[in-house]
Amino acid sequence: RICGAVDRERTLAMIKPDGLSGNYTDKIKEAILESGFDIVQETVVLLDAERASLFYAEHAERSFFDSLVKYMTSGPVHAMVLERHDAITHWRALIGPTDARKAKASHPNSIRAMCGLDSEKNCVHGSDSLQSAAREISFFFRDAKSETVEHDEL
Ligand code: RTP
Ligand code: MG
Repeated sequence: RICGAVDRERTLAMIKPDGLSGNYTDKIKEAILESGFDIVQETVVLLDAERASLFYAEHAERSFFDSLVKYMTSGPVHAMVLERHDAITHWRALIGPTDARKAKASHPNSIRAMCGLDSEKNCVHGSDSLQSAAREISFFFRDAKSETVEHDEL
């Protein structure tokens, strides 16, 4: 790569319980590596209700929150720190829309089209901003650098 180490960004990817129980881990990791991400850290953990609620705290007032927490605690999740140029945007594009039915209809090559079911059980998560990436990476990886590599002004 001409750019070398500059201009790389980190995002938090997570395979949700339905992704693990459906045995999609290998296919998802294949898609990740084929799309030019490096997997720089990973861990498989079972969240309890308190941890899942904390992770999705921004949705605490939503009608789907209790159901979301139940879903996210129904089995282990596989969290990964992904790194590449524009990692946050590229990972959100690769997973596809929140509703897996919409993903199947309009983004057939997305990960949610491959392994998701509906607007809740959508098999993967991706950070939606630099701030949430930093927060979510430190949520799973205590000793991780919470900031991304700074861009060099060219
Ligand atoms: P995520 O945070 O998991 O990457 O998903 P997202 O940004 O695409 O969607 P978001 O609005 O942040 O919602 C978080 C998760 O809550 C569940 N959800 N259920 N029943 C529903 O209408 C509903 N809406 C969202 C999904 O699991 C979604 O990924
Ligand atoms: Mg979200």
